Amino acid sequence: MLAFHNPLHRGHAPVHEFFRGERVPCFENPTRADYVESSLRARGHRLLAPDADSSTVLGQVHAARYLAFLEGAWQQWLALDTANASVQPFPSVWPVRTLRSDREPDNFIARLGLYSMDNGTPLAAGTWAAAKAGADAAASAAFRVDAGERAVFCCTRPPGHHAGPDFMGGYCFLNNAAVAAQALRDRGADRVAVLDVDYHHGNGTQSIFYGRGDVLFVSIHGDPRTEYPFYLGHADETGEGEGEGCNLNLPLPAGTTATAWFAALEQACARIARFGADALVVSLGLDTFEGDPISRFALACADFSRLGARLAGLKLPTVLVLEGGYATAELGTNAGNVLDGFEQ
Ligand code: Q9C
Ligand code: ZN
Repeated sequence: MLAFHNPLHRGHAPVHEFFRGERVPCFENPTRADYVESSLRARGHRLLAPDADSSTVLGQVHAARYLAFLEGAWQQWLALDTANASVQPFPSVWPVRTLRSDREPDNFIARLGLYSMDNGTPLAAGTWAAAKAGADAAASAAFRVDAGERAVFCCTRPPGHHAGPDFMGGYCFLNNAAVAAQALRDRGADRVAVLDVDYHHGNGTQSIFYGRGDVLFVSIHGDPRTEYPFYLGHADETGEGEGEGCNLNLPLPAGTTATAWFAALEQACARIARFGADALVVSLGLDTFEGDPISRFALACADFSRLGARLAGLKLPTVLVLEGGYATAELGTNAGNVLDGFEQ
């Protein structure tokens, strides 16, 4: 399968995050992409550098002031103190209910809170360049699919599906799947379906398209009553306005194994078929794997081949976008199994 990689992903390399109150090494690190890329190369898949500029599409799925903040954030952080080059900024205050989010505070950390949903998404020197190149890879994949390619894989990090219209979160900054879906719409697909199979609910993608009837969002994920992102992803979220009925959440309890997971996948595929999509974007999180260190589903390596085959069975032009998945060695195996299962 044709794939686009992200030549700048290594510039996004924050050192630590918070996990159960402790500072721990980042789960979302450059070695993830190394494992996936080397597995794909070993299996004979082609990996190209992005050949499209996503700037216009980014402006359709993210707020202008959020994009401007993200692009300049590291420079603003350094401007406070040159010693900040080796310090990770974390937000510490957020505009929750009753507080105003219409004004950008002058304080950098307060601005960071305005544009963040959690304190688990550290910025690094090369974050903007890496995230932008990833969005370029997603747009490149969408354009190739529009040009007639059966399926294209966007092999990128940082991931994207938690990033909403104007915020980062869950290791995500720019919503690559939303970029791919919007790029397909711009190139003439009347209806696009986004299927999110990451362990975590794709709150960002859902929010970006929640009021739209031209993009269906379907997600299978850990029940938000116990799993991140907690505040979105329930079954009663069905879309609003023109998007009413165009959002389907299929939350499953922690511990779910292959039988129940694939039953949910059948429901998801039935909804996508009924929607009459012209193209499909898959938010391909691999953290449903039984060995994933931060997730609690129990898919085995072979299940990812089955997933790929089922996705191919939808018979739609397809962009697959890498999202989460944190078990390094098997990450390459599982990504390769999805692609090979798709093409078998
Ligand atoms: N600090 C994706 O899979 N934090 N994001 C978990 C560890 C949030 C996962 C606790 C997990 C976000 C793209
Ligand atoms: Zn995830």
